[in-house]
Amino acid sequence: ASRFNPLKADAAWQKVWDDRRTFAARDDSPKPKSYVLEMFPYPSGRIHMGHVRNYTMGDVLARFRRMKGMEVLHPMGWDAFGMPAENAAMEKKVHPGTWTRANIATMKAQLKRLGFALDWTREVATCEPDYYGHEQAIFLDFFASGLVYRKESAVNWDPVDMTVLANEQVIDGRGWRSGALIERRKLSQWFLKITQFADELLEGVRALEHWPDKVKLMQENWIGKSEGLQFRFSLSDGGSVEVFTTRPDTMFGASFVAVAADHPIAQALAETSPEVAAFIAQCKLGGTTAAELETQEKLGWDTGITAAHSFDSERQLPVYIANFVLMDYGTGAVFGVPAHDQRDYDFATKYGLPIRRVVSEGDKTDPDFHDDAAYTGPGTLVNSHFLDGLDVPDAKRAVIVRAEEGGWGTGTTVWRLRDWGVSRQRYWGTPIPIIHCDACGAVPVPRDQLPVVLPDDVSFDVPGNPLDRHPTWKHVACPQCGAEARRETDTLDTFFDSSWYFIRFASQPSDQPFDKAVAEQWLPVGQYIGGVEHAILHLLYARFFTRALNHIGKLDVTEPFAGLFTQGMVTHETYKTLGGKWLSPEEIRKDSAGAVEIASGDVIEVGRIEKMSKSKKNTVDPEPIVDQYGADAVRWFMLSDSPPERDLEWSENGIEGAWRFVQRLWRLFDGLSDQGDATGADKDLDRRLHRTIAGVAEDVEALTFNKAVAKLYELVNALERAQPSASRTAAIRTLVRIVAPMVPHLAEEAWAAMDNAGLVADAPWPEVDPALLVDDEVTVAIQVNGKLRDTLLLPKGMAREDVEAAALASDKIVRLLEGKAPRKVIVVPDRLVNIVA
Ligand code: ANZ
Ligand code: ZN
Repeated sequence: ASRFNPLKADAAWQKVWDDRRTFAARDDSPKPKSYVLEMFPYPSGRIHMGHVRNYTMGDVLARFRRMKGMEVLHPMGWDAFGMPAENAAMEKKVHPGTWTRANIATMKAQLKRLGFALDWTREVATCEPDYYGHEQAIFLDFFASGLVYRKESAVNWDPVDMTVLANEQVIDGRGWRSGALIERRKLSQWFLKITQFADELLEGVRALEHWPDKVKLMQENWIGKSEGLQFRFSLSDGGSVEVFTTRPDTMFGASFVAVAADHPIAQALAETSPEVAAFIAQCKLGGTTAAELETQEKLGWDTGITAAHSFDSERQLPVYIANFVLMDYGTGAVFGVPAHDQRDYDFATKYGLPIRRVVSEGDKTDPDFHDDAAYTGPGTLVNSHFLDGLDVPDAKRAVIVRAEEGGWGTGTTVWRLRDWGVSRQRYWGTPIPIIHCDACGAVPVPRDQLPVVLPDDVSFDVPGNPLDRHPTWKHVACPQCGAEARRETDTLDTFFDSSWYFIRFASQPSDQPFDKAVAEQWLPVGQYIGGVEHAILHLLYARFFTRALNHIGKLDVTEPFAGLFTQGMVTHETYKTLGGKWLSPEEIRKDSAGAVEIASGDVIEVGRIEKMSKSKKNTVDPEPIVDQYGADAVRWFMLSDSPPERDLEWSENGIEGAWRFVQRLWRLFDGLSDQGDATGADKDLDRRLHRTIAGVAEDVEALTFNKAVAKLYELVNALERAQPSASRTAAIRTLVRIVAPMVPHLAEEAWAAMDNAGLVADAPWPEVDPALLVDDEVTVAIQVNGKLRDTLLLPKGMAREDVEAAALASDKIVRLLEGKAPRKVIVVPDRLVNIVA
């Protein structure tokens, strides 16, 4: 028997698929359409195991749906703008474009090497003008429709390098290159009005049936709809301050009022007091990420002003300026209830403010609060006058009613979602197609001058944005008045690029971003697959984009991704020397003494199984593995061990097991030719085969690939054990098609060897005979007057009447009864029939 040789087969079939454009999707196909998409990769250099797992899953579904008779769109492209290319430019002195395009070439070859059924005719790279030029047109459409605006907003400013830094370039509050303390600076930047769609985005995500609940919840929380009360406190200086709260029920527990550093009250004080000005400056140190704001030490400045409590004007609350209050949420001012809010608790503890319980926790009702964390759970209102005895929701309503009746407050809704700041002060991104003129303001670049192409001759030897210091690029005439004007030198956030690539895949005319009718034939994406790290921003921006395009009449689709799946990580053991240095899997060997560093012979520590990452050196490069075992074994392993939403541990044993299975499959297919024309039916095998066809189809649609794999193992075991028969021959011939989506190279090879016409990739998925799906049969004893006379093999759970009829029809029983009707028939389902003659 021969062995399956992936080195030859893989390349040969990949060439056939390429030459015949087997996987090119046809817009005009009469077949039902299916759009299967995996999140497109950032061209960082090489494909990693996470990509292999992600793309294998999508590939199996895409190939399966083609076999089921659908016209499948399964495209691939490159999310090609972004910081790492600029870092490479600085470190390796290579142009970002050169670096990116070289990476794309490498990674494309690697993807091809895995035999993915991709429509390469629709490939896009977001860094090419034929992509980003259309993106600029969309930006201008949004601009014309009032969905884009400019406003002052904070950026991370590095005072030594004199440049704006991206959030990921701020490490522990310091610039990554200069090490200088980062300041928050205001800069005029471009924003998209995503908040205009907050309600729709919330309702929309709730209605998505084929999205994981956890992702839906993450989106809901990000959009963050809060119902609460907005009201005014009168201040001791004669003024007033408006606050927003979601916990009006806790009013009687208030012990201070706090305003943001940018709040007008704080700003006014700073004008006359240098100390306040210095405090405000201190509040602005540190980066702008949410995580940083959350974990920063709480800082407060007592203004000396007091606020009169709304229900009790005798009680005066001190007014602080505090760094944990944000100017752009609610009203930029809050009242603090230390017993029932953790930030307020931390603040009150630090500044010695009273902590008063107003919501009971179990039987704790005492106003003196002594616990070491705030209590935020449910309970009954206590120490709260007219609210005492109400539960939290009722108390909230009661306060809102009083406030509205008394005319000092209103029930309101606020959203956590902020408008999307899309300006980046970087080179390697889509230029924002705007020209600034002193006379005319921000003027759109005329459509016939798109794309605004990035200049190539730029330098990265000094920090900052090369577009800004380019000698000529930004100097242009105003399109409106012809005066000297300047191009916008900010580029778009790369999330902008990935917010519509799936539309461009569906339709890519040269004269517009997409053709509405063609795109709508494919959209929404039926199944989107990617990492959970994109559960919030990318998916939210893409959803917003789709709605914005819908809003301006460019697309009749509201939700871009009907089905979403987030796959688990690929993990691997970690290795560390006793000195604490990480070692890669190639640097170690395992023997009876344990794990040993090859170079030194020293025993090392085998660490935890963790997500593959460069920092822990526990990555395994897929390419040499594919070279050694072939694409099919790698694909099989990616599908087999774990449920797809869970982590998959990469192991040598695992890939070897997959390789052995691939060879077993090959022996079954290859052995068929020695078998001649085996005859005879094998009922058990027939049933197994049909159950497997149906089961694997269900599992692939449900993306539970590991279950499909388990079913295929069982069938292959049974086929190996079975005696030659016509059933066995037929089952093996059918098996080629069942495994084709998973191990496509082997399947093509076997399909051709069996003298089938065409490609197995184009073959129909095998039909299921429903009669053969009936659950196991049972042996039923047939007695006549209590004596065993016959046994019948009947489907399990067969109805009484049918069992009785089958018993009376048995040859032996017919003979015994000699034509006389039985006096009585007793049926014990699935077990026995007693005929009283
Ligand atoms: C009093 C209170 C008592 C609050 C209590 C919470 C718990 P969500 O639900 O996330 O929307 N807040 C309001 N505006 C703020 C701002 N600009 N910066 C920082 N914090 C602000 O959060 C709403 C709550 O966050 C509000 O309810 C307010 O504190 C605070 F036991 O008011 B609360
Ligand atoms: Zn002008």
